[in-house]
Amino acid sequence: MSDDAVLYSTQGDVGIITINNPPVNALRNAVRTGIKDGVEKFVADPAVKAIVLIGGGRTFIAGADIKEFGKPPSGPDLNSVIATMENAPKPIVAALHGTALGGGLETAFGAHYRVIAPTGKVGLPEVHLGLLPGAGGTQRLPRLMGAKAALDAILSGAHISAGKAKATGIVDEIVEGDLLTEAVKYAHKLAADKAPLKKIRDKKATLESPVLFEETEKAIARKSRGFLAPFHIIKTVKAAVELPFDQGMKRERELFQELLTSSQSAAQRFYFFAEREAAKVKDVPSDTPMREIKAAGIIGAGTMGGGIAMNFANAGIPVTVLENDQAALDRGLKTIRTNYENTARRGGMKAEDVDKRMALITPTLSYDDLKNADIIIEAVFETMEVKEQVFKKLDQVAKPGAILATNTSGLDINQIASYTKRPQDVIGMHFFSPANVMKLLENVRGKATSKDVIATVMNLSKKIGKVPVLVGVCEGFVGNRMLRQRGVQASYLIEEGATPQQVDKVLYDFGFPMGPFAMSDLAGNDVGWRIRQGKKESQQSNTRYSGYVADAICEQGRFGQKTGKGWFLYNLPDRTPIPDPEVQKIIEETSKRLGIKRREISDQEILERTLYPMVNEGAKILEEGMAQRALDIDVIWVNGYGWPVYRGGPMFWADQIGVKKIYDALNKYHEQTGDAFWKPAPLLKKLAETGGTFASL
Ligand code: 3H9
Repeated sequence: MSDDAVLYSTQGDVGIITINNPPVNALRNAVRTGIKDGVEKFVADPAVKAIVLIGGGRTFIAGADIKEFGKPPSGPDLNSVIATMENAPKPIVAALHGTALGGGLETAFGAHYRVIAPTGKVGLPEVHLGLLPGAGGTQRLPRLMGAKAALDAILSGAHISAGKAKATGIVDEIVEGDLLTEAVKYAHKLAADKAPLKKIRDKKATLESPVLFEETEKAIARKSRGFLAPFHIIKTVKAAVELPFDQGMKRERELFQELLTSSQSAAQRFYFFAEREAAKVKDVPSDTPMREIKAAGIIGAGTMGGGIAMNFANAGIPVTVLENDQAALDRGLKTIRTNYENTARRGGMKAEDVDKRMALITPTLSYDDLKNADIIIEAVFETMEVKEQVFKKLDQVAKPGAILATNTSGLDINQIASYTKRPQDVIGMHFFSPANVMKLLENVRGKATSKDVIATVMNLSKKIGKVPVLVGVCEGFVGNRMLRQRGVQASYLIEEGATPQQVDKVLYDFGFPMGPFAMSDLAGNDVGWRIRQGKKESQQSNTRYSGYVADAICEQGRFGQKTGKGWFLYNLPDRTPIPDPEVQKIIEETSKRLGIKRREISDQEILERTLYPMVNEGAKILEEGMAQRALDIDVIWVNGYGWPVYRGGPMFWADQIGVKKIYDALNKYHEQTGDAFWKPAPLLKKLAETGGTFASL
């Protein structure tokens, strides 16, 4: 049965199969069935001489229905649908618009001819879901464009423009005008001309270099570390070159199944939906009216302010950047230009666009120039006194209805809002450094922030290329609050016997791009040191102070990469961390001073002690309502802190390994140390005792 997910019609002697499965025409069972039935119906109809397959609505097929993966298979599998098309005795034309992706493009490969609208895009993005194209894509694409280009396309998962698709043989024609009308004309002519029924399977895949596969493996080794799918993709493309088509298909099927049932793909598929879900706010309906953002203002042209300004310029939104003095302003603007020029040099943007983006950024020393801004984001020094001055001033100059945002990474947004007479317009926008690169945007909702401000800022975040997550006001918000837990244990571990390089290696092997000590060296050890000094944490905290070694390191001026040494040594400009006996000496002296007898610490203990407390903190965050759902925490950690996407995020990972296991371990460490740090959160306890999961909350 195919419900009305697929519609049939005819124009003259051309049968038309229209996919009608909004929003993206994903290939759920009814769509697969409908295409197969449609082809068989038109093949059997003597009045039909050719067939057009087209997507209704905004796109051709955007791929398999990801929600069906992991469920028992039903209906015809996609390969059999494609085979039915390929073996049809009448010409089939796939007419592509929007995005023909994954299984969608593979379906189009089953057609004898492909035409595309000028704005259409194609691609095989399965790698982002921890998969490989599993319906012939790995076998047919190399036969169209050669092994090298096919490997690049499948490994990157990138969208390919209509022009490139034509140039590389993926499509036969780019058609201007109404796509259906043109496709029908094209199909009619093919039938009238008795054009050959081209089957991609009959072509041979060209191999440009005998060492292509070995070289590609080497080239992706670093970027794809820990991921299964890219390496499986190389194997399947190799099969396309070396094996007859049917055997290559068999190989593709085996490797696809292996990935489909892997925990990596489960995590990456979860993550695909998580990122989309995180953009939604439970009590802010999608039809909430939004404020119009036509111009932005940024206070501060430092690293953060400059990076934030670039996001607006990149999105075509004019932005005014304010500084206190001309020299700082000039420096800030110069850095922005240099960043753009570097991107252009590396091929990331057109050289002529550098000036276009710069033209969207207006420097100023006067608050008056912010009076037309629809949103003003403050990125100044992180003290409440400075924020108070800025927000009082903004309250005077900003136009009514302007959104007043703070980029604070830790100060109380409710207090900041209280410096204005319009707390409903105040919100936190916590960008991550470098702000022009990092995708994550923690938007922080104050207690008075109005719903239309939240809706506007969540929407604007996407427009400026960010992945937004809404969080509540609490110390460190969500990301840094959890990071702190990991940092505390990393510090204890080195005091007790581990080395910074051992701790870092355990987390690197887990999949993080770097461990906590290398990360601290990158960010600057002095940042945390100043905060600790400000807080006199050692006297306030009810758990053991964790900053002894870190303080000693900073006292010696070891601020990290910027001073050439920190937790590690650096032979700058090489940024590879090198273990330093000096640091080891400091650590051992500290252990001695604290009366701690150093011992061998296992990698497993390091993993548990650094990651389980993060899950525990995540549970507290959920209890307090500081994150909407567990998946929001996962999106924060994957996008902002390098949590490996193939492990989904800390809360998804906790569900995968078992909440009970984490709960038991927390209790064990609590008993061993008596440290309140280890007390399980009530929510974690409840889930452990009831067999619940974070996903089911
Ligand atoms: C595959 O094809 C395997 C085959 O090789 C082998 C098979 C045997 N399934 O992103 P948006 C939903 S694997 C189910 O916000 P946009 C999405 O969740 C697949 N749902 O819009 C959202 O739902 P909601 C290979 C899907 O305009 C809504 O559609 N294909 C799917 O920013 C709108 O999506 C891919 O990996 C799906 N395949 O971007 C393509 N796709 O509104 C994945 C989307 O409830 N998709 N949804 O939140 C995309 O890259 C983008 O969605 C697309 C549109 C570019 C198409």
